[in-house]
Amino acid sequence: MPQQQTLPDVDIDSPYPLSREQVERFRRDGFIKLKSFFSAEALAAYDPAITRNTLEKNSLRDKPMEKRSTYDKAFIQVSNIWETDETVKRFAFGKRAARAAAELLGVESVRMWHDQALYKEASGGFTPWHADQQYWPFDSEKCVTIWIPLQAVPIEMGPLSFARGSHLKKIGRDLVISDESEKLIADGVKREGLDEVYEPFELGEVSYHYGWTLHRAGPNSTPQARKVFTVIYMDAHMRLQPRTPVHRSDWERWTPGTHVGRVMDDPRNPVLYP
Ligand SMILES: O=C(O)CCC(=O)C(=O)O
Repeated sequence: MPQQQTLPDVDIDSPYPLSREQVERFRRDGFIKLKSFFSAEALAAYDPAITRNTLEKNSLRDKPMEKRSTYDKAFIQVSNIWETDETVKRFAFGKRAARAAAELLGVESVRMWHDQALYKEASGGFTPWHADQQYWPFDSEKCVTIWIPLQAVPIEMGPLSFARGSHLKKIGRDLVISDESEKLIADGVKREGLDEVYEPFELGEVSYHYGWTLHRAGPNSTPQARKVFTVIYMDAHMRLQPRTPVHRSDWERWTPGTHVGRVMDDPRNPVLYP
């Protein structure tokens, strides 16, 4: 018999009030940072389950930092923890974050694309500039990631940074996360005169960014891991439109039962709001 987990008794469902100005700013800038989104108690209650799963499923455990690629130095990446852990599922399915995603995107309802823990270890490297949506077989731009640090993230721990307005420019959209994307996208961001917003995150602060927003993170020079959990939401009406081999592998992985051109209503893509 699987062990019954007692779910934390903390609020992760009540609405976070978003003003019209914040929604407009998100759509203009391609990202938004929201302070006091989660309470310290809520983060502390869910951190142990997320961290346990991330460390247990860490495929880089036995690889020393100096032998890793730039990608693998950036973070331990563990996806769809919600499918195997009830406590993490409760957090990933929280209504506050899903509702804000729907409001920012301007859609009635959102589905899960997938969740992802991104732990930048002590002395972990930088995350190269990239846009996420190049990997995803979507027929629209209505998708957004919430980036939830489980502790405060000072600059020296590698907070997420964004190129303001970059979702509206076609810079480096075909570049996979690599040293090349870091260099070429940095050049493109400079050439277009876009602001890089590189700021710490307070405890409880989160960010949302569109699939096409360019983002990166600095290295973690602190002795503690930078613990982050993310959920990627898509418009509940999103249809499958694979155009590249990478799209096809994401199709198999994240929405295996969906046929091309159809709404992605696979059991892996439950509606999270309303
Ligand atoms: O956490 C990081 O360093 C990168 C995060 C990221 O690329 C994302 O959430 O899309």
